[in-house]
Amino acid sequence: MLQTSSHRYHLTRAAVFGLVLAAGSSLGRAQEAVTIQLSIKDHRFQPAEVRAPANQPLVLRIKNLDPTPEEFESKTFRVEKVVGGGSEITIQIRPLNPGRYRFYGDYHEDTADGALIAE
Ligand SMILES: [Cu+2]
Repeated sequence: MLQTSSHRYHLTRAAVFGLVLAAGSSLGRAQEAVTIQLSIKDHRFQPAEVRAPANQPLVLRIKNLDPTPEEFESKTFRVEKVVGGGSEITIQIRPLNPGRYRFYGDYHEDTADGALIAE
């Protein structure tokens, strides 16, 4: 009898703890930005396709390994920003709906083509 009630207590406590964890992690997911790293080499994005969580703010860090400048551009993110040769830029992106978002390098659009997949 004593053992049964003690066991029930543990189950209840575990359930409450589980709820707190679930609430805490969904709150964190809604607020914390996820950083995504990209680089540019030989006028191409590496990787050319990146996956990111949807409905969450994102930070894109783009490192240009080429000696020449590139302009990171995306109509869907509404971003247009020059990355100097050998330098790095950071771009904040609002939470995105699930989908595929194209980006490209405006100075070398024939090769610098990429996409972000929010899922
Ligand atoms: Cu442009």
